[in-house]
Amino acid sequence: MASLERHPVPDTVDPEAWRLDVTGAVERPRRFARSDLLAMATGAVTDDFDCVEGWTASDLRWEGVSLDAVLDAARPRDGAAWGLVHAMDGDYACALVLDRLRTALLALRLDGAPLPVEHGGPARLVLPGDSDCWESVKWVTRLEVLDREPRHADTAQALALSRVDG
Ligand SMILES: Nc1nc2c(c(=O)[nH]1)N[C@H]1C(S)=C(S)[C@@H](COP(=O)(O)O)O[C@H]1N2
Ligand SMILES: [Mo]
Repeated sequence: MASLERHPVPDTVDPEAWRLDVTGAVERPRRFARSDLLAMATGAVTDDFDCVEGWTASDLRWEGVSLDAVLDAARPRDGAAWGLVHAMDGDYACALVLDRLRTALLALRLDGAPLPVEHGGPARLVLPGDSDCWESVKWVTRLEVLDREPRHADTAQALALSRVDG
């Protein structure tokens, strides 16, 4: 964990007040507290994390709740095939096909401890296998289910890369 780079934490992040909202094309919009999620089916994954900037953090152990369970609880409508994962740092949002999002973990813990806010706590998206570093959304706060690809709202790559030199 110490080898993950530290990016500045946005001051909008308040772990105490944190909730996860599931909105959009769902039968049952949901709002979860951290404790609600911890009580759901848990998942874990150990993986390296590679950033396009050229650094790697090895052997990170993420624990949390599977997005599959979170989505099932909200019951996406027929034909809803996309998810837009919103973060707490302004307009940062990443679009993912719902089937891929279902394979992801919403990480609440890292290496045996609550996920530090420096690394996206209270909750961060962790995708299995090949993925782009900007898809690992830190400070996840809302999961918007959509029936079409949200092209212009997907700001993750552009914002992440604009912060590289900052
Ligand atoms: N909300 C949010 N998530 C984000 C980013 C960001 O700027 N905001 N940067 C992404 C990029 S490019 C990388 S490499 C990792 C960095 O994670 P770290 O700060 O834990 O090292 O977070 C990703 N997730
Ligand atoms: Mo990155």
